[in-house]
Amino acid sequence: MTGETMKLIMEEICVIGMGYIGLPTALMLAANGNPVVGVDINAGLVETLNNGHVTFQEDGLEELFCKASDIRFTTAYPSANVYIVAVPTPFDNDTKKIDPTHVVSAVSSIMDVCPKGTIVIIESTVAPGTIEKHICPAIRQRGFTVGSDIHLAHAPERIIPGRMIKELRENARVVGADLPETGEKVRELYSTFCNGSIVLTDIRTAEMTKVVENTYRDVNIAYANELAKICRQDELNVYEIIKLANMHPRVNILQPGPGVGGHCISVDPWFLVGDYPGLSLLIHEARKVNDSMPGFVLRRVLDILEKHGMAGSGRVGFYGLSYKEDVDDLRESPTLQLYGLMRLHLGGNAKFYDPICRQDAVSGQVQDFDDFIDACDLIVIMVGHEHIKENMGSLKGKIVLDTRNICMLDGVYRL
Ligand code: SAJ
Repeated sequence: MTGETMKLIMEEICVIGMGYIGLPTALMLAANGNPVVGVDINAGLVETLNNGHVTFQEDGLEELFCKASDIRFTTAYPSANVYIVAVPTPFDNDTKKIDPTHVVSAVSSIMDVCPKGTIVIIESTVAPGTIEKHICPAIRQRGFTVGSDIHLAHAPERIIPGRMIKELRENARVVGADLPETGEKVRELYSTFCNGSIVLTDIRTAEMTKVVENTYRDVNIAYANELAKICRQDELNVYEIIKLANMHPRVNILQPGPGVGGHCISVDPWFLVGDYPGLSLLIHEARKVNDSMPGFVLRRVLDILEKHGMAGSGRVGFYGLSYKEDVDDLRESPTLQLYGLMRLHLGGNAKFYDPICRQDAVSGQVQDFDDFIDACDLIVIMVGHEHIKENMGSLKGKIVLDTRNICMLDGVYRL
């Protein structure tokens, strides 16, 4: 380690945004010898963290918190030499373009307090070109020159909820930087916790790479979902067909499901659609296919009720509110999307249950699993939580629609 690097690492690192990415990243840095300040505008969240409690469920997060000896949390931006920005970057529903408000506001607040020479690392996923188009002007507006007074890097996160801590340690990283020296410093800092290779490039390439990764997954999930619809028309078993097709050495089809949720895969492809509308035709269609899946599940529910002579009277229960298994994250969840569509067809009769998401998210939410089962004739498995796998026996005697292909009971309906 060079003397200069040593100095960098011993200086306080400020992580902005204590959400799903910022918090694990801040704790990981602090657990590996870096003094860290975590900043968030939400005072309640900061207080919870300062009291030593994590703010969402994730495997290994509490243990990591215990190891993070040198960390404090505040709502005020401190002066630091390195900032890591991990704030939300939503898209505008009408234009499909990125809404850079939060990330620009965070960088502007940094400019109010940082010394010259500061490195600002953007971890938030951004539409390609956002750093040049929105962030550099915000820095220049404060009288700083990008590339000399202030250094910029883009180190887009790649961790998957449910395996965040392991992936923070192991995943390869792409770091785009304004200068090679900036990239080297960021690489040194990230190698204090990341064992994967850290590849340096320019900012624009790093921006595009990140969006392309999530778009790849979205398009591939859409293919599986479209196959589910095609196979349903002819009463073929899509899961069997995917399993057999995947025996081909160059085929690896993903799994169909009730829709694509989370704040990444269902959002990032829109950045390409918004900025390259005439060129992103496949990507746009894939988005539409994935967004159609909650409606497809609802139609399956109505068909199954009719088949059982329960149209209009069957009591339906949706198991799982989160966007995927074993996380408590509700963002863009297919169940919530379906809830939005459902009221017309099922009225207020439907019940919902999730063993992990305990906050009241929808009306008809039941907190006790046995009460939920007793209250329903048809159970729709929307999320494959470990909990339902362990309690599959409770579904015996019920009509079951399994959108995740995890229930092996006789007579189960699938997508
Ligand atoms: N899903 C399917 N079928 C599949 C796989 C997933 O329907 O075969 C659904 C899931 O149920 C869920 C959604 O897709 O609703 C997305 O889940 P996911 O597990 O594929 O991904 P995320 O959104 O939790 O995390 C992704 C990851 N990106 C990639 O795998 C390319 C993660 O590495 C990124 O860090 C994250 O997005 C992000 O923050 O960008």
